[in-house]
Amino acid sequence: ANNGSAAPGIPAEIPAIAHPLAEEPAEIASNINYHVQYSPHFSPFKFEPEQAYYATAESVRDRLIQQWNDTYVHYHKTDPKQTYYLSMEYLQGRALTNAIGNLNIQDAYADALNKLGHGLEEIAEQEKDAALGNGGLGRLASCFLDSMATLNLPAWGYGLRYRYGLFKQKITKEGQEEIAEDWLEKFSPWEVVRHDVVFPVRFFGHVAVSPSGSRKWIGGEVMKALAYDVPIPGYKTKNTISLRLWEAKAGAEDFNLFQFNDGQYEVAAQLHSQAQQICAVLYPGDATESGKLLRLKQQFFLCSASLQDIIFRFKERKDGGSWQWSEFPSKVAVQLNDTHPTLAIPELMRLLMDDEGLAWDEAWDVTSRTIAYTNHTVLPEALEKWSQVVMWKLLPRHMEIIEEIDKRFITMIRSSRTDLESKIPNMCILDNNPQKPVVRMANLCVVSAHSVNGVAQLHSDILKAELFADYVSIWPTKFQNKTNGITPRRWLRFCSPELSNIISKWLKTDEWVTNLDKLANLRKFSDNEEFQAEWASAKMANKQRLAQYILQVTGESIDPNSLFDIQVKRIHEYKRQLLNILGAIYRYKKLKEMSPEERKNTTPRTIMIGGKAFATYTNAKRIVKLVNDVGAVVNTDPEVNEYLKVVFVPNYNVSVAEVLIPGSELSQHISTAGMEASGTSNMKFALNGCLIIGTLDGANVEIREEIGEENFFLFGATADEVPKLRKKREAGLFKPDPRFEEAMQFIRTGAFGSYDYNPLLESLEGNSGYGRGDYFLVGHDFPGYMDAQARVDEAYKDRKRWLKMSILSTAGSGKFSSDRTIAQYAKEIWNIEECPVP
Ligand code: B1H
Repeated sequence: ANNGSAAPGIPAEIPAIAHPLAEEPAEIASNINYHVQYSPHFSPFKFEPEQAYYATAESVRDRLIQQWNDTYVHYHKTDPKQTYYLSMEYLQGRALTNAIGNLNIQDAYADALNKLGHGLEEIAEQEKDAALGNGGLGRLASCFLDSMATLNLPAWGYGLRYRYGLFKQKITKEGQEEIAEDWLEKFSPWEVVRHDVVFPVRFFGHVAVSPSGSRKWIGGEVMKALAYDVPIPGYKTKNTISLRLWEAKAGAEDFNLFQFNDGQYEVAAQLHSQAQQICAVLYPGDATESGKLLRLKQQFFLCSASLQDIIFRFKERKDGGSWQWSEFPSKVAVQLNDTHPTLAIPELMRLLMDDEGLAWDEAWDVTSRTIAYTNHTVLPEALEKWSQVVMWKLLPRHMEIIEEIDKRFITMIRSSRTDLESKIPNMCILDNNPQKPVVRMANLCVVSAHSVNGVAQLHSDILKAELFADYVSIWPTKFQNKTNGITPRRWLRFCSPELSNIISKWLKTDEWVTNLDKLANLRKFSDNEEFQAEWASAKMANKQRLAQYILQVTGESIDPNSLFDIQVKRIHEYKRQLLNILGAIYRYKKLKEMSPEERKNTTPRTIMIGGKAFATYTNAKRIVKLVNDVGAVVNTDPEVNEYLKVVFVPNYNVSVAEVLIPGSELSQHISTAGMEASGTSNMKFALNGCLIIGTLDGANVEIREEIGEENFFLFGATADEVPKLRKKREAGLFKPDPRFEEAMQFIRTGAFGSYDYNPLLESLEGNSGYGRGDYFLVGHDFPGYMDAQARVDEAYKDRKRWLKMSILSTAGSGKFSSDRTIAQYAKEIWNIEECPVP
């Protein structure tokens, strides 16, 4: 072999030869070297970690492409019913370790890279996170894709190829600063552009009516949607599915050469710059209100391109054979990830009627049997309502269709359910309030979809009892629960190889990786001293790795022998990071008041809090600032910093979670009951043997049921008590606990600096109103929270007991695999079956 021009550092005995399907380390190394030389992205012959990462990723991609093509061909040939998951968000994180792990070639890759003078872990850390999502909803979509592939299900994801994903969070003296993060700055080796997959997407324009009365949307501006595919490999299976991300483009015909030559450069390329805006940034909100035209354009762009593609593939698979539109719902299931892709409903109606010539009733039957909707929140400010004025302008034909759906729905109620007459104003789709007429997207989904589901049992119950109560008697079987899940591959097998190996060793099998219920067999070892010792040493290794990481990003050294207590999630008042930090402040104050002897009897703690605040959510940003200020005081106080540290973990994202979660011992899921639809990090922590302190909210309820109430630190008001407590408060009947007042007062003394925390403190005082009068019941739950924390401290002192609880947390986490969730969607909503590639 000729290796005459190898990069310095690549040993001469490793030739640059393409081996796309290599499995042996030597061949893998050659294939990596091949990409260094023949897929260059840098000046020739550098082989530093960054170059090594890109070449390694390309070599992994070679293998994936084969499986991917085989999957595509197999689905095309067998024509199974297929699910399409529509989501405005995917929080994929990094792909390399996951792909190598799913292909089950970790050892060969580690060897190959060693031969090339690099370490696999170090190379993997070169990758930028693909952060095309805000938080739990986006990460759920990514876990679902992993499970769909692993379960060999014919299912795909559709999303948008944002240039800038979620912002990078920098912590300064001022608090949080947002920085744009360009994950495509160099390029992503994981996406493949499909130049043959392009669809037109129209905006604005008007509806033309033909003499026969048929209607057609014309005029306005037309952009192109171009497909970029990301391969999603399943775990130890050939099946590799697609995440198809659309990019908006304008064509050469939209570039006005005449204007350009006339010096009108901006005007000449107007549509080009408008196309660029569509996929420029991920909508940076998590449950915040916005009325931005651009967001609506993004939503429609996703829906229109995806549905055109779905219809194209439906026809293509019929290969000239005969078919009926009524078969469409037995070949296609579309799942809407919250209301963000609701426009799929009128767009499918439009395509079927205006382009394919179906009558209303046929089109409606096809549409409603195809589409299903998942609700992810009951927070009123996150329930999408679009201005009718804006919608008429941007999507005139869709507004006609929505009006007709609404009209027919109301007619149906008036003819068959006169008992519901008084409920019509709440149930109908169009809110025609003359001040601000809006379209209620959740109502459109409930009326149109054949299935509506919540994401945890409590949440689904609340949907039926409150938000969607009026509809339940019309369609009693439409409403379902699908408790969320997480992929055990990324969230245990790959992020904690130490713990995984111990589990496999004691279970004498690794089948738990695809059958997570098998973890229940660990229960019988929960008292076994040898097992406990191995468990403890794996947790300690993960704590040390976490401590190393914290030192690197914050400069703070933390003691791996202290209790690692973590709360990481988007910063939101309902998630109550304030309760956590007020507890920390109270703990600090008590430590200060103790004698050195007394302090020695306390349980040393490291409290870590991380998460991003929506850029314009002022109170959330104040919370970030407070946590940082408390840390600055506590961590430099020589009297107490042996017993307490408070660390703000900057820029929380998927990759940071993969370091934090395995090293955690206690995690906080302490939202006001009834407000967190599910939560999914609670599942990740429990799976990693981390105990939970939490309220009876979201999936906490089910986690506690599964792992046993004696292994869960419970506190706080229940969901049904919350409204009564708010009323009581409004009536002036709330008496705060002295400990709560003491913590609040301590902040007021200026103990944590001169920043004005009054607005934050005031939100916890007074008697009523959102954001005032302690809407989130921090004061009410504070004493219960402190008592639960005292139980944590006691439990941690008894090492054997703590280890047993930790083991039982993992053992009880089987239910929370996204494999279980997806199998339920497949069976109970989509009616699809596995389709393994031979
Ligand atoms: C969840 C959102 C969300 N619910 C609006 N709703 C957004 C709403 O950009 N926006 O406008 C973005 C996201 N996200 C979360 O979904 C819930 O709060 C969690 O409790 C749940 O675990 C997660 C997945 O179901």
